[in-house]
Amino acid sequence: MARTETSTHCPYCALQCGMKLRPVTDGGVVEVVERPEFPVNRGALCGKGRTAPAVLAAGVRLTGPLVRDVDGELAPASWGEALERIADRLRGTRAEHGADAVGVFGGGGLTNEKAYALGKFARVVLGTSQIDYNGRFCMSSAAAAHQRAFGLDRGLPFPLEDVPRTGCVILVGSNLAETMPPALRYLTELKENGGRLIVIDPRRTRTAEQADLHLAPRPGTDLALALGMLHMVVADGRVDEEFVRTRTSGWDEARAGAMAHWPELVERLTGVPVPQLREAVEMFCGAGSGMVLTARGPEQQAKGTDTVGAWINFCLATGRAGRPLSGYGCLTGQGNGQGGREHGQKADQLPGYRKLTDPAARRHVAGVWGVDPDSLPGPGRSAYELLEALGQDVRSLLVMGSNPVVSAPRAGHIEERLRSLDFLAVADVVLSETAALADVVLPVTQWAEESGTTTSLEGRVLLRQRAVTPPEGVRSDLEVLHALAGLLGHGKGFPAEPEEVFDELRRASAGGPADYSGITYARIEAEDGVFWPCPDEEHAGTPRLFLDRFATDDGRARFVPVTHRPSAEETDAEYPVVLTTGRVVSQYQSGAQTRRVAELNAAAPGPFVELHPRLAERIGVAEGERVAVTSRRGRAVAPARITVAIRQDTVFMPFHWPGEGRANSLTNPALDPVSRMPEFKVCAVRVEAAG
Ligand SMILES: Nc1nc2c(c(=O)[nH]1)N[C@H]1C(S)=C(S)[C@@H](COP(=O)(O)OP(=O)(O)OC[C@H]3O[C@@H](n4cnc5c(=O)[nH]c(N)nc54)[C@H](O)[C@@H]3O)O[C@H]1N2
Ligand SMILES: Nc1nc2c(c(=O)[nH]1)N[C@H]1C(S)=C(S)[C@@H](COP(=O)(O)OP(=O)(O)OC[C@H]3O[C@@H](n4cnc5c(=O)[nH]c(N)nc54)[C@H](O)[C@@H]3O)O[C@H]1N2
Ligand code: SF4
Ligand SMILES: [Mo]
Repeated sequence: MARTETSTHCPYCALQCGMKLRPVTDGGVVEVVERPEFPVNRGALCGKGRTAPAVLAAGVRLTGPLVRDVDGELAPASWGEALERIADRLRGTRAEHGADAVGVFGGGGLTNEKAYALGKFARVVLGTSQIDYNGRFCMSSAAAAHQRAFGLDRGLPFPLEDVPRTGCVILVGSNLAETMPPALRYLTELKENGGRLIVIDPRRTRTAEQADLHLAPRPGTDLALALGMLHMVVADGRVDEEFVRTRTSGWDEARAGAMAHWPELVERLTGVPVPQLREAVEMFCGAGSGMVLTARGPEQQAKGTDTVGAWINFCLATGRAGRPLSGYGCLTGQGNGQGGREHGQKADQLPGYRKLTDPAARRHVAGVWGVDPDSLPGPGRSAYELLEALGQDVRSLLVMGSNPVVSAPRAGHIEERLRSLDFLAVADVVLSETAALADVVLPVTQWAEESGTTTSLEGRVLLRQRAVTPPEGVRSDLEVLHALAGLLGHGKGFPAEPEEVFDELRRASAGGPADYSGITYARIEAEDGVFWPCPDEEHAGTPRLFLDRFATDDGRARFVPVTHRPSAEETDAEYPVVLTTGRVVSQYQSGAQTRRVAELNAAAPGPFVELHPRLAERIGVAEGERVAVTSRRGRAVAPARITVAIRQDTVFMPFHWPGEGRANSLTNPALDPVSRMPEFKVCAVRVEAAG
């Protein structure tokens, strides 16, 4: 037996920690060992990464296709039968209701190769415009704001190694200590180097505990907060006039927007006292350089795009952008959250971060695909709108890499929509709650069993390497698309070999904003990843963007005029408490994978409602007693976790569990008008003792 170690990356979050896999038996069992030479995490891993091989085991994962039989039960079937059934039903839907009646729902955890192939499959084989993915629920607001201000969306325009060397970091709505634990090191080093850390979060999280200054606004008020701080920058004469004059456009209007947000008003809206706002401004402006990093807290709002825009305005006005060791960045979430939004599984997009509505982009990509540009459909619906159309306009759906029964907003309603479909096919590694509703379930290979690239939150393209032979009964997502394309009359154009797909992706992305054409598997291996854009094989890649110019037509960053507005749903007498939602360190997303790992379940066994002692007392619940949380959309029940670390007017629930404690039974699908991001982070609820 060859006991060689394989270098690869974690299957979970966007940090994409480097790790090695080492065989422990002849039977394909592997263990995770450190890979200290990979620079981003330098060997450190969180519990999810360390335990990831547990999901490879038979008994935990799917090992053969399932097809719903005449009694309505999911029963084992052959691959031939399962694939024929899917091809047959998709063909039928199309014939009866038209191409747009077939939908595709992808995921930001899929490799670049899969995301690319899925987008191509939808447009070329199915001819449908109805494709979107779970990344819409993730960083779409930051992506939209990036595009608007900088003309390009790469989550971090600089590598993480720059973070400890800046003067001050404002971390907005990121609980890094739980969501990317090895990255906490960068904040620790920042402080060791004399830099300052400001954390903005309604909860005093493990991350907030690290801060020099913690501001705890009422959820949904970050836009006012950022505008209030910009107001102070202007009033105190701290605007970097030269930077504004030479590197930006649109300041006058943005300035006017900020001036309407005087400090006392902002204190009233956010609950953050004026002296704290002032301290934050002084700390940030007093350091010679600075970064603002946002995550889902301010972004998952019906005004997420404007909120991120306000933080970008703040960076631009203070000259903290487009310069070394300064800038705005978004901490992207999923394993391939960055690459997954670049190569065409998004409703409005073609590979290379091109626009589906751009005639030149259509010509270029159609050329690579060998099809007529006019045959490519136009933009489709956004993720929530697509899910909401199920059973109505969209009659059949293929899901690859998402578990919306748990993770979609207003999940009770979405579950009903999924049940009302004529046909549902799900490709997954486990029998997720969404797969359990399917007519056909396809078991697919996992990260350790296949190769492929991901693009980390830094914009660094990385290579996952196959380390183990998959079980007999499973196939890769690429093999699935290859086979389905064949059955649907496209025998060519859907190779199952990842590197072959990547080479085509390189050509399709060439000349686009996210240009991968100079990146090869061999280079990624040799160089610990390559930062896009990388337009040719001699190009070194681009770790730092915007230092000379922004990616807009005139090279200037654009201020965007924004003003505060309330959340889509405000508290009232009937629903007097704010619900916000998020994550805990030991579970990942819908929990489909991590709820199947014993060690993680022991650490985070189930849902809970985090609430302040005053609120707990008012409703008469003690620690661990059941709390009922009700919103206009549904009800959830979970044990109380009482802590002074949360505001008195707010409760927090993690969203990792289905069933009674499902946080998304409550959430509000109000959408951001630009990004179509749902408002996961704020809705109005009533909390009571459940008895
Ligand atoms: N353990 C773990 N790690 C993960 C994931 C996981 O599921 N589990 N998922 C990955 C993915 S896909 C993502 S997107 C990232 C997400 O990473 P984060 O954004 O760090 O995670 P969240 O817990 O969703 O939200 C962060 C914080 O936002 C705060 N917050 C809530 N409402 C507001 C608000 O209105 N304003 C502000 N300023 N803050 C608010 C919450 O209290 C929470 O502490 O994590 C990635 N890493
Ligand atoms: N209330 C609330 N809801 C939220 C959020 C929140 O903060 N609050 N956050 C939102 C965010 S940021 C995100 S990213 C979403 C994520 O929510 P989901 O989209 O549900 O994410 P996952 O649980 O990662 O689902 C991935 C599914 O794909 C499977 N899978 C993993 N790898 C592969 C693969 O390579 N191929 C295939 N075919 N399947 C695979 C997994 O087993 C799992 O069933 O949730 C959103 N929902
Ligand atoms: S921080 Fe993210 S990438 Fe790193 S080990 Fe944990 S889940 Fe995996
Ligand atoms: Mo995410």
